[in-house]
Amino acid sequence: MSTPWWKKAVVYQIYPKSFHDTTGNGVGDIQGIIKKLNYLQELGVDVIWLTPIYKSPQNDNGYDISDYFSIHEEYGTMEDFEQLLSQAHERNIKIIMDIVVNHTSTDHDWFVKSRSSKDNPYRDFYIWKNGNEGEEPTNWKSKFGGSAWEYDENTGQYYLHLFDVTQADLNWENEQVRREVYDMMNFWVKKGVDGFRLDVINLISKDQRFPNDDGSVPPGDGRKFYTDGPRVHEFLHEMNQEVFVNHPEFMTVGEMSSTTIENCIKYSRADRQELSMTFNFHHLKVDYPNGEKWVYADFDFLQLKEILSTWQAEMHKGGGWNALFWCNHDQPRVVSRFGHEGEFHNESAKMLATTIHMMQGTPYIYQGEEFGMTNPHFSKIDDYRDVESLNIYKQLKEEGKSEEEIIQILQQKSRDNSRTPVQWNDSKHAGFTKGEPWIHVASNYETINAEKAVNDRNSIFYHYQKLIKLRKTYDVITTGDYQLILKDHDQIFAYVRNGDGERLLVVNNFYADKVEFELPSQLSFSSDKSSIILSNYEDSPTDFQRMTLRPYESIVYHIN
Ligand code: TEU
Repeated sequence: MSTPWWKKAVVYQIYPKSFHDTTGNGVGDIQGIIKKLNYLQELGVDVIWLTPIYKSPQNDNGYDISDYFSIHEEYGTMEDFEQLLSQAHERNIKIIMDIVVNHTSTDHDWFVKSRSSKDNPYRDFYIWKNGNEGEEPTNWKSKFGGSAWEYDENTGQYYLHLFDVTQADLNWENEQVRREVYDMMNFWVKKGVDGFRLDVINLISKDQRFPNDDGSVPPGDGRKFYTDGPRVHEFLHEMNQEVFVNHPEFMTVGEMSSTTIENCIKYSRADRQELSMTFNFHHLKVDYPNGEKWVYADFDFLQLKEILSTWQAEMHKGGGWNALFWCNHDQPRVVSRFGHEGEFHNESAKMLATTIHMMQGTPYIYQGEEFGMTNPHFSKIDDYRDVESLNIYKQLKEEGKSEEEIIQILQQKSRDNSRTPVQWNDSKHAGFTKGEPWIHVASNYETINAEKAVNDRNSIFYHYQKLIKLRKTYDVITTGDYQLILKDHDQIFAYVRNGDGERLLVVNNFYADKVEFELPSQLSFSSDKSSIILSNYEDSPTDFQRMTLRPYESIVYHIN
């Protein structure tokens, strides 16, 4: 069976609000994306993932949709979107849309009708429950803090919202809901989009007994008791048959909150006809001590290696397909989180990119990652915009934490870290807008920006460009197996990819200290028949057996 195109593709994620503003209202827009298509074509990406651009009150920056069939006015018009789609296709770049169908905005017409009365035909589009002796129906907590239930005076019942109170969960048990969702999806398929990213799609099936959270799952592992629910695979297969199956080139990626490898194999194994691939987040919880996100903490390097390696090996064995990523609009900037913002900014950003781009899966580059954008280190709560961050600020305040301690936590963990405007050049507001940006630009834009990167052949940008080309050159990156080596080394992340008669050895120094090490003796190859195909220093070592790696040094060897 031929390899699906998306197994060799690299995806670029655009958060439109922060990408590029052409109207001067301080918010990014679709025309701004069109103006940067040549830049993305130069980088070499194959797909653009657009986070939601639909009509929305923007309480969660578009993940609260009030109309799936129209474009949020600040971003532009449907004609702008159609222009973007055709201009991207002219450059052989595909577009995947972000589909949010676990919940809608409470401004959505369906919810307005549903909440109007208990016997409205749309009542059962959402999840309404009676209270439990004056309390919420269950002890479930919203991901954004507080109860996951909101009392509605008008009808005397509670509705479920796993996220913000303005994001009401749809009732997927209701066949009419599923019908409406599939019709909406087919509307966008007919418009010519090339795929979907499906937001928290493993939450759509709830255990209809609505059990209380018995605390058996550590808090940081999400509200695991309502992820990967009883009918989730049934619903995804039905979605596949109603929408995707008629378009074999269509690519789908599911965002799987607090999931398992077993489920991700089921979600993405081709013969099950559910999705193409899955995002999981376990590797991005290695700085959550005891699973707690809202704590200032360093990351656990050995745990990071172990989790990434386990997912590589198990998904390969099970026939699943990973979406590979370090950052997105919900995560801090990777060079701030796992790399180095100072002297080794360039080397560490390149090392981190190599670490995941040489793995099996489809890599995702988050806007600005390709030239090393960092966290902004906002020092005042007034600089933050994210609903999750603002809610947690209130919660931590109520728990008695000092302003200084809370700001330190937000500087490390807030989703706003990745939502500051893309730094295009060293002009005012980094060339993002001629107006006042909706959120401050990071203060280092004069030294870290796209224009500077494109004009520097040694920049992080060109390292990403090389990685994207390597994926198309060496089939072993796509099809080979994965073997972690030096498993217990507390500084080196090294692995071998082996397949199609080719072997790649990837060695990464994850820290600023120089490190000497021996390769495992069983890893036999001859130096004179091996070569370096990528590195982040000008002159990488060719003594293959006894190696010394410089700070954040990263090398890919083609070994024979
Ligand atoms: O995110 C799912 C989710 O659980 C996020 O809260 C994320 O994992 C967490 O913030 C990391 O700490 C998706 C979207 O990516 C996110 O932007 C939305 O806020 C959320 O769903 C609700 O739609």
